Amino acid sequence: TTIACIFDLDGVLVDTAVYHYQAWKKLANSLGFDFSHAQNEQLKGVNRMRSLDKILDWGGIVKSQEEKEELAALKNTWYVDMISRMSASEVLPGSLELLQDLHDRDIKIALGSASKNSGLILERTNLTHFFDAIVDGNAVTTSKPDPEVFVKGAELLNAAAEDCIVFEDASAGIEAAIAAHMAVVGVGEAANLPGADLFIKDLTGVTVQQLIDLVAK
Ligand code: B16
Ligand code: MG
Repeated sequence: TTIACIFDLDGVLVDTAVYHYQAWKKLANSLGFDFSHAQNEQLKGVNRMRSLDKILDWGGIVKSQEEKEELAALKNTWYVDMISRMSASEVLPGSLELLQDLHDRDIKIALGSASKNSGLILERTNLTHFFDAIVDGNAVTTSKPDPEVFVKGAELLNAAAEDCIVFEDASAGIEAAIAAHMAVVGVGEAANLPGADLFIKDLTGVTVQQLIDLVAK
């Protein structure tokens, strides 16, 4: 069996979710409200403008399109400031080992991220060279749960959807992978990842045979 792997970035390969949270929280607080951890969960995998819409909604705040662009840009300034200082030590457990194993076996690897900052993050954490294709927030027109990001990744890898395995930490991403007719590994708390074919805490110990078994199902 030939398989191809498509990795989400934030929350799967690197722990940037905490930086997104800090920057969004700072923005909400500056507008006079706060949001919970459970609400923050709903922002994972969702693109920048859709995240802002949700947050403003929670605060009961209405802003014009122009004001929203300014707020999103402000949050991104704070976020970019934080990720600019990232290093390879912030790669999540098991990520390097799995990427290296897949690479050594000539299994194709794509990035499927909603982030427009993926280039900077991959560079800061020394992961860029593993990827045969990169599809991120700059390359898509729709946000997860739309399958576009994963469909494009498969296309660039020349892989059939049924041979692809998506790694995701967000429910919007799991939904997107299912809509793309791909197998999906849920990374993190199982309760946050309804519909995944396999649940893992992190990428530690994932074997290629496990992945082959997933697509053979
Ligand atoms: P940016 P992923 C997503 O990345 C994050 O999970 C989500 O919280 C964020 O809003 C989105 O990227 C956009 O990020 O503001 O950097 O363009 O999990 O799909 O890799
Ligand atoms: Mg993610």
